[in-house]
Amino acid sequence: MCLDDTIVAIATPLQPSGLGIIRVSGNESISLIEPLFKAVGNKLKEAKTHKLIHGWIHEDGKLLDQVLIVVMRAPHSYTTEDVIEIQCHGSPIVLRNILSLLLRKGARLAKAGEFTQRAFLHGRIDLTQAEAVADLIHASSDVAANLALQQLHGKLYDAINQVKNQLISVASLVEANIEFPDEETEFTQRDACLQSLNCAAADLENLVSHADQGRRMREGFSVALIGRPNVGKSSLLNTLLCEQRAIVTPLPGTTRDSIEESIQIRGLAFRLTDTAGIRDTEDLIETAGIQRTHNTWQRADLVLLILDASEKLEEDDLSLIHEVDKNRTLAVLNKKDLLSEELPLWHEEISGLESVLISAKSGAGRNELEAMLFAKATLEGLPQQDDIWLTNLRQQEAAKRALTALSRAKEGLEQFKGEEFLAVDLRSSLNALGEIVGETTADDLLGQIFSKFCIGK
Ligand SMILES: Nc1nc2c(ncn2[C@@H]2O[C@H](COP(=O)(O)OP(=O)(O)O)[C@@H](O)[C@H]2O)c(=O)[nH]1
Ligand SMILES: [Mg+2]
Repeated sequence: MCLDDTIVAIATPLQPSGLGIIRVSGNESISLIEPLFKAVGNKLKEAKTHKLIHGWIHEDGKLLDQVLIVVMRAPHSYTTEDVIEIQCHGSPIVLRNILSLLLRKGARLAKAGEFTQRAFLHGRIDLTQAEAVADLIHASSDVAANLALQQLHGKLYDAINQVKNQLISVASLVEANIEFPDEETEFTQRDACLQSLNCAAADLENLVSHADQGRRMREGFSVALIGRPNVGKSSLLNTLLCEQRAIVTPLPGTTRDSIEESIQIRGLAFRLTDTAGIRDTEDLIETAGIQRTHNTWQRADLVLLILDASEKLEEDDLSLIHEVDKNRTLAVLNKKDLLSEELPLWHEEISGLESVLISAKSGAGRNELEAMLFAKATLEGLPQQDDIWLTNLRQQEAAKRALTALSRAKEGLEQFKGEEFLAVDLRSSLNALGEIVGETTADDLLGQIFSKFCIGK
């Protein structure tokens, strides 16, 4: 990775808006922009760090835009290099013109995530903080944003470091013992070492135990809306989204493809998928849709089985009732508005399932449904304000490897297996922890992580 050139990117969306920002980082930032900037007051070269200055960007006297510029001098900047941010009008034309001018004058277009990658490579942030930047930008709920903020603040880094330090202290005793064997000290240290390893393992287990739930919090809970045709799946999707997203008609088989949309309930993101109704059909397109329904259903974290409360149960309904996994399914009894009784007559048939009576048409029962979805999603816990959870698969897998090696080390110590084995297991646990924070992460993996960022971040 080349760090000595000057990179540039548009950091705001290319849409007409109040402001647009162009970000430049590298040793040549100031000298590159100096001749292109006509200051109203302070000159760019004399600009104090982190202070806005006012002027015009021009090319050989031709004005491109009136701007505010902030110079953030090394090392007190996002990347730790000289960084300049040009605040111009949020016009896609202006933004592109300024960008192209800077490229012609010698800056290089930044790759996705390259500013953050430089901050990481210069050691200003660790890999978990870099990942938190992307997570925060893409957060789809308050809870996800808060988890990203805790991570950005360095809480995950600190938690991993604490485990690492415990392992390092044991590893150094073990390695000293290998070099200078002394049976007496070795024996007294064994208990203290075991205690440190137990402590480290408990901390790590705590982190790993929340990882699946942390990932769901970050990505949003996937919710499949399933049921036979015409029970009101698409109507329910529209009601929950508060928009007419899916086509609704009285004809069975209207929805053929899956439609995914996100909503937020009490700070949590839910990714709802409306599916093709399940039934036997000769129609080729509908059959392909139903296959998709089965795939969505299997992968979903939660399932809403929609039933028409105003009609008798059909064969297709009954087989779905028997097939669903009761732990992750809510029965949604729809079309409450057409029902004259309190509950449908067949209510007993679904006695093993949690259920809620609603009308997708009028919106009645919607709050209860949302409350039940939230309760089901948070059965495995909800992070509190200051909690730090692992939230991505990469971190989770590395933490699991660290824990496996740590358990082997503990076992080795308990069973007097010899310091050499112990040292190897401690090393591999430390390596896996180092991967989480980016100390021992392979270059190609780093490349992959940053390539998923936005341009300009
Ligand atoms: N009265 C009433 N009709 C509904 C309700 N929900 C859906 N419908 C109607 O049922 C029909 C099928 O709805 P749709 O959402 O397309 O069902 P899907 O095939 O399960 O997606 C449409 O005519 C809807 O207007 C409801 O709560 N009350
Ligand atoms: Mg439908």
